[in-house]
Amino acid sequence: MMKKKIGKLHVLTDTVVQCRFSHVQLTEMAVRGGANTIQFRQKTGSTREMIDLSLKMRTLCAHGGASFIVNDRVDIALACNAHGVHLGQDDFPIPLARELLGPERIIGGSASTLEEARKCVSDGADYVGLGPVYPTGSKEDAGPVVGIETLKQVAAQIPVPVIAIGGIDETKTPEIMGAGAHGIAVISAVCCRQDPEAAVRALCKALTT
Ligand code: TZP
Ligand code: MG
Repeated sequence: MMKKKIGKLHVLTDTVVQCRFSHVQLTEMAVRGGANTIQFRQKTGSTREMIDLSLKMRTLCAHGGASFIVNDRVDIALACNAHGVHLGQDDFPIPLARELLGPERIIGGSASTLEEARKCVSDGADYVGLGPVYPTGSKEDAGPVVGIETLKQVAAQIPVPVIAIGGIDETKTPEIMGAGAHGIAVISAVCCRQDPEAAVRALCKALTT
């Protein structure tokens, strides 16, 4: 099996924290700005609509050379031939998702503690999303802030890439990457900015300097 490439900038598309841009528009702008992973994150709405959207987003990502990950929904990921899924602690179990998706697709798991991160790995996750590292207004049930020390501990102790999430913007990347994260996942630092494409460029720059 080829080693899976896990992106360093995951842009989560969200139409709840803002309603100026659609999932498809956010994908277009994020890919143009240089994001290497787009995660389709929508909690409500019809499955048919989600499949329509995900097919469009998947195509945009393919043209832009970005990976396309679906949040929560293994069925939608299969329907649009996504590169992978991202699964939270209460979502579809990772081992079952692996059975359905096969060995090649990317499966990310959410964790907020070292124990949860270890469990994601033993279940077969290809990366762990750890957070919220900082306070966030974008997820109501985000739970307590994890903090930089836990990020350091998790990044040092688990054998898969750690993607930090929660309250991250370009000013936070030195601290995050210095703590050993492989990359970052963001909602508001892109979706809620005046110019999401420029915001992605700024994040890419911050991640490489
Ligand atoms: N999981 C943990 S925090 C969070 C998610 C989905 C929200 C991240 O949004 P923001 O705006 O980047 O803090
Ligand atoms: Mg979830």
